[in-house]
This record gives sequence, structure tokens and C-alpha cells, in this order.
Amino acid sequence: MQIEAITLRELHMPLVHFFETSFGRTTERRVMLVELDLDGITAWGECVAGEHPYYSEEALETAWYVIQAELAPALLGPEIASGKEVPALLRRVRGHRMAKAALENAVWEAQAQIRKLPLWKLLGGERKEIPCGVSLGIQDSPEQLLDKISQELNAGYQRIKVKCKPGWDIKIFERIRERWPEILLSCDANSAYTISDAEHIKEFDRFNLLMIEQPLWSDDFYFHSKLQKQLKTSICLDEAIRNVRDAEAAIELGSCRIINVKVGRVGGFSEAIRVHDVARENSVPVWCGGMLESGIGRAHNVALSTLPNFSLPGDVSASKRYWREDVIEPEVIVSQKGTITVGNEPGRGYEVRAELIDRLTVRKKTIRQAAAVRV
Ligand code: OSB
Ligand code: MG
Repeated sequence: MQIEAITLRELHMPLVHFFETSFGRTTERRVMLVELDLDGITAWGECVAGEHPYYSEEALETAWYVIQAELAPALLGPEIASGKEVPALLRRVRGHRMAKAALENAVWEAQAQIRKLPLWKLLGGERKEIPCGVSLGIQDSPEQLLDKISQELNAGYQRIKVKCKPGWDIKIFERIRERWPEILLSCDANSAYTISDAEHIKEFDRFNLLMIEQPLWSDDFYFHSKLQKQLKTSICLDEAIRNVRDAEAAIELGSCRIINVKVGRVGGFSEAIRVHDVARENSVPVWCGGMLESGIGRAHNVALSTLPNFSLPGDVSASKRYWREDVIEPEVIVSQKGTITVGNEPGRGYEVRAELIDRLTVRKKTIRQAAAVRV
């Protein structure tokens, strides 16, 4: 395939309910989509960078800049046979993994369309039904959180994850366990603690949590390994795992026993598959994380979650939890058993609502190959 044009878009999409983590509250998403045009085909990717560089160094503006100035030009021109070839074409640019992933994932999508294969099969997926959990942000009150948990359990979700931080942890876990002693429950600190909080974090052990996600610094393996040795509960790393080498280091050091795979965080499907594979070889289960994606990124997360070692419920949940109207059709739906089912349609398996995307777009830029280098 030869990519003829790459269009970047910024969409404004208000969230149905605000989402608050230890680093802040989001009420409206600025969603960045990339669209590839080639051989009469349109393929989409989503850049999951946040509005601010708080979860990671990237933000929508840095991704916009680096795709426009560096990454898109590198993909306009060469003949590309598959998504697997994209990392090498983008390697000269260091970091900017979420920006790279948006493009690489769109190439995989194009390849799936050309080969008339479902994207999930192209990625090596095996399961047709994926287990789902939800991630619940910090709320205005504990009662509001308990109401939300009750609602999500009624909807069938298999695992509840709550965001935590100092002051919104043990008291909250106590309230939840009082009411639901048996549910699969985990927490995510998004690096809200330091190793001097080890004694405090050890108290989490009594709540029988499935895992504690990224308690310490976003770039740390050493102190997580020290902490893991003192805990009964498994640590799961999210932010710290940027690539397969990080996964190998974390596993060997004993920094975690579970890995959250986010395709944007590791730079695209190729690297996500590598992380999945190395975790599998070491009997470390993985699950698919979320970044409050629109339907495009959500559909890609669904496809990735069909790989065999995605054995724990992920943070990939129904579109309607986030959006009044999603940009795909049908929207992502979760069954009463708390599962999402994939079909056999070629490509992403969900239609794109082009008119709605146009309506939500506040900025758009198309990049074509410069005439001078066209062959
Ligand atoms: O740490 O998993 C995280 C959202 C934004 C940034 C980081 C995280 C999250 C979530 C939400 O937990 C997952 C989702 O529902 O998309
Ligand atoms: Mg997380």
C-alpha cells in the first residue's frame, strides 16, 4: 500500500460523566483522530494523548506537531506492506509513542481491509468474547462512587477498578468491601504514592484487591520491586511499561505480577503484541487499559483484547459510559455477562460515522506527499 494523504483532526467530545484521577479531572475530551487515504481505502487511528501531559509526556498538541512535521511525511511515499513495518519507518523520532501508535494502528486497519480480514484476526486474536471491567474515577463523595459501582455491577461488568490517591484509598476500600465483600476489585493510583508510603500501601492487602495499579513513580521499576516484595497484593504496571524491554525488566526485577497493555502507551500494535508475548512466556497475565477513547480507539482496544494472554477483564467498556453519541456504528456494547463480542467483518468491525466526525471536528489538517519527492 502507498499512503496518499494523512488527515489529522481534533474533535471535541463532552464526557457523559467527568473522569478524575490522581492527576486531575476531565470533563470534555479533545480527541485526535488520523485518517489515511490510500488505494480507495480510508483507515482510521486514534491518538490517545491527553489534553495535558499529565499521564505521560505526550499531549494532543505535541502529537499534532510531531505527526505533521515528522511522522506523516515519513509514511507518505514508501510502499508499506504491513503495520509491522511502520515502527522502523518512524524510528528516527524518539519517543512520541502515542503519536506513532495512531498512525501504525491505522496502517494495520488498512491492511485488514485490503486482506478482507477482521483486524482482531490480523493481530493474532483468538477469543471472540472479551471480559470487561470498568475504571471509576475519584468522585465528589464516597456515596457517589458506591452508586456508580452498583450501577456498573448491575450492568454486568466483571471487575471494578477505582482510582485512588492519599486520602481517597483505605476509607473508600472499606466502604466498598462492606457492601461487596466478594467482587473483583482493583485500584489505580497513577503514581500518587512514593516508597515512603510503603507501610500505608501494605494496609491495602486486607481488601483482597486483584491488583494495585502503578502505585509509585511513572518511570520506576526498582522501588516497585521493593514494594512488591512487601505486599501480598499484585502490583500491575501501567505508565512504567513503554515497550517490550520495559516489560522484560519489570518481570525480571519482580516489579509487578500483572501488566496493563495500552496500545498508545507502547507505540502501536506491533509493540503491544510483543509486550503481550513476553508476558505470556513468563506467565504474567495482561489486560487492556483504556484512555477514554472514542469509538475508533475503542474498536482497536477491542481487537487487541482478543489475544490469548488478555486473560483479566480490561478497562474496555461500553461507548455509552463515555459518550452520548459515539463516532462508530454500532457503538461498543457490553453484554449482561460483562463481555464484548467481536464479529467476522473485515477491518475494525464498526462503521465510522463520517458526518458526526465532521460535526465534532474543530481543527483539521491534511498532509500530502510533497510534489518534489513524488516518484
Ligand atoms: O491509568 O488507566 C489509567 C484514563 C486516562 C488516563 C489514564 C488512565 C485512565 C483510565 C480510564 O483508567 C480507562 C478508561 O475507561 O478508558
Ligand atoms: Mg492506569
